[in-house]
Amino acid sequence: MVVTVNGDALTAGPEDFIRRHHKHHVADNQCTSSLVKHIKAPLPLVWSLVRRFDQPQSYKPFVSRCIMQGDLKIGTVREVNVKSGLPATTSRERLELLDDEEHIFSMRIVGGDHRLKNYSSIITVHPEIIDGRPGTMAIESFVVDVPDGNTKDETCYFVEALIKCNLKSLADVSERLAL
Ligand code: A9S
Repeated sequence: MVVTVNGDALTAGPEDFIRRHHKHHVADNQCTSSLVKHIKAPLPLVWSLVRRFDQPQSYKPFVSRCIMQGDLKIGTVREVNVKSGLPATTSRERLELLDDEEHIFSMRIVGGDHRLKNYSSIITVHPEIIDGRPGTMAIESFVVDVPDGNTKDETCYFVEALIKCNLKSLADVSERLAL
């Protein structure tokens, strides 16, 4: 996106989008971070995967199944079953925001047998040109309680590793569909 101020063309970088769309209230006992992924697929395709709150398994590698009653409206809760070998089996998650104009998706974890308390995340997607073709920049940010017995760094490292896997898989699935 090119913004001009006094005739100077300014392009908005990830940090501008993070500042604008990825605001989280972070308490002392919480940690927060954001990750960026450049995807070689058009935005509508990437967004069509991100926005399906009822089908996280369409790109999330750790999800085995998702059960959801109702439709894609704010407040809808999904029951996510995760694959074996992870430090959890289920996660209950609430749709917080789904903006098909600004391409903003937000969810909050409200339960489950895992240790991520008060976890909420925001994903935004932004059009960009990659190798001269329509691409998408995906930004995902989160905030979560630091569990007792863990440090902020450990918690951030753990969650960032999971989100990196999710974003890598979102890119792989999108780029395969874009072929
Ligand atoms: O699914 C997401 O968008 C993000 C995360 C961090 C999900 C993590 C997870 O599903 C596991 C992968 C099972 C790891 C939950 C809720 C808890 C974990 O410990």
